[in-house]
Amino acid sequence: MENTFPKDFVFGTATAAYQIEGAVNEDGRCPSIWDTFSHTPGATFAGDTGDVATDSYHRWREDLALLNDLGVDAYRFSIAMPRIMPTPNGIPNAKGLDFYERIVDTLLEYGIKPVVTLYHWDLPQYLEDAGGWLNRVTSYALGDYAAVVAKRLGDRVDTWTTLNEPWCASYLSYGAKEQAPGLGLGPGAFPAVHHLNLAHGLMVQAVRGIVGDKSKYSVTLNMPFNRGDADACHRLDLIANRAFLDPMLRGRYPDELFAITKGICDWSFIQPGDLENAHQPIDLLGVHYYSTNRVAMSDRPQFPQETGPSTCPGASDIDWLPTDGPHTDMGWNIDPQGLYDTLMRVHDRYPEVDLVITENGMACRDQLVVNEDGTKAVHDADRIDYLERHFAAAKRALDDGVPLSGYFVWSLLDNFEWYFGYAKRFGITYVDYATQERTKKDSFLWYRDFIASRG
Ligand code: IFM
Repeated sequence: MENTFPKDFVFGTATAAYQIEGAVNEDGRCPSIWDTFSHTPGATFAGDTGDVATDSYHRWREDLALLNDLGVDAYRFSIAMPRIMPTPNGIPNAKGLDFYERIVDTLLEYGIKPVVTLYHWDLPQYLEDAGGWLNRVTSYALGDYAAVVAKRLGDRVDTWTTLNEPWCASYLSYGAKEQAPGLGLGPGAFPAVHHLNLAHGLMVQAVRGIVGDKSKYSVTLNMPFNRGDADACHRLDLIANRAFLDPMLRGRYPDELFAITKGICDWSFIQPGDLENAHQPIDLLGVHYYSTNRVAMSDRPQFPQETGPSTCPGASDIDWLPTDGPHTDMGWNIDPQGLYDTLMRVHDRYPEVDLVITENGMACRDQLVVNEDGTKAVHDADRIDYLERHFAAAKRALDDGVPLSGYFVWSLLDNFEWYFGYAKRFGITYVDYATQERTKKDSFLWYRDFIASRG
């Protein structure tokens, strides 16, 4: 595939702390909700935990060297709040800050831009014990933590991303039982939605107060793209996308969101000033894209009084239909046109912000091959095909006027895929979990050549 992206287009790859670091009991880190959840019997596939993961807390040099070989312009990684603020007393842990400083400085030595996610789901357990995202105190704690990180790293970080996928951190985590803390409260997840929006704004303010406009500010969202019945798509768009984007980018919730959640949520947790706080200028909106959904209105009554667990409270009268194949190892359909459609729609609705694809990639059933000479390889042609088609869709959107400035492949390494543990491999680098040996997959070599062929 010819690389016709502009010279200044940012090619990158991404990871997240709990998915790769391991070392959960080292250097003063406190337990997070994911430690608790993954150690709960039955909560994750095969009882897998992030205790060791890809051991990147110890192998970070090797991993950053991979990035250098890959030739990326930027690396998106997350900082673990449990390493920085391990107790409720507000005193930062120097060893945690030192660790991330080493990463940032090494990236800069390689000429790779650090793109920092401040919150990728690993909430300290002590905050959860006080109500977690259902308690607005958590939003302020995240603001304080962001300030601590900015004081240490602020002069060297290219882009600050406040939250990773607040949809998952609220609906999947508090509405359903799929992710930590797995409370299954259905509509009881709406306070978490709001407090995440508030935390986003408080984090932007905290970092900007220290760094000013030397860095860029962003948030990343998975924005489920639905095809099918227009009413169902509209409703899901309100619940899954606009519940975050409108407060963050416009300073208000859509009136229709209040209308469709009438009877299941009174939104009384919104306090005066919250929306002004949530609504802060940002430079980039991170789009995560993997697949699309197909939906229809069911014949169940509209707006039932929902009480049970739900990944999308307010939408229990909507049916998810099977999607056309092919599907990835996650069971997600492969639909590059959906990426184009997502980018066009988001830009159409929020033209004031530039877009960056902060996650896209594919889980495959990768097989490690040992060659006759003892070298190892992974021939992941499906992943290369997936990436080629999605890069082409992104380029079409760019050509059609979307201000798209970058693309981060998920993920640099195979890693702990949350509920699915180590059963799903998203990496362009294969990790043998028994030995922690890294092997560059064919997709790594393809991506390296693709980046190098730019211009
Ligand atoms: O692994 C996750 C990541 O942490 C958040 N976005 C989706 C990825 C694949 O499921």
